[in-house]
Amino acid sequence: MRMWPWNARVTEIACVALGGNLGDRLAFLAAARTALTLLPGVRLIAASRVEETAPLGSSRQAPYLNQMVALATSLSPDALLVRLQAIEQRLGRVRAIHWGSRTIDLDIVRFGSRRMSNPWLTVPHPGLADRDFWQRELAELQPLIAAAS
Ligand code: A4P
Ligand code: MG
Repeated sequence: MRMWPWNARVTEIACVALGGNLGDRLAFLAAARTALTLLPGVRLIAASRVEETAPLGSSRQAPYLNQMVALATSLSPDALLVRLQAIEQRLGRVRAIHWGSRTIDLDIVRFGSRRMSNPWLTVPHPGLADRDFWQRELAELQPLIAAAS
């Protein structure tokens, strides 16, 4: 009989959006993907294509590169958020203005089928309905996630 360890957590699929519009944008995306693969309790199972997108918010900003990845994770949503913010910080993210230019932004777009909203985390991300590039990237990930599970 297979015993289930008392502290084992179910693995869920989190879809995380990567975006940035400062510096070497492709290099920041690559560095973020590498950092994600090194997180304990996280396995990167698929990545969408990288898209260049017009800045939402202020049109005086440089264009963004956006991408979405699917992670199989045993972390809780809160624990994943903390680790994403640590990666953003390591990669030089400075929070000067809301929706300001950034080297890298890591947002949890979906976390399994969970719906939650508290002062620090809303899932699914409220921007999903308005961002056609996130919807395209999610659609691209769906068959890759199905193939990996
Ligand atoms: N937070 C709540 N829910 C989430 C979530 N699902 N994932 C909280 C990540 N964080 C979440 O985020 C502000 C707070 O949101 C965090 O403290 C976290 O606890 P932030 O990254 O510090 O600031 P932000 O990114 O400026 O704000 P926000 O509201 O997350 O903005 P978005 O939605 O990330 O949008 N244009 C293009 N073309 N492409 C982009 O990717 N991104 C933005 C920022 C603006 N314009 C863009 C793009
Ligand atoms: Mg953000």
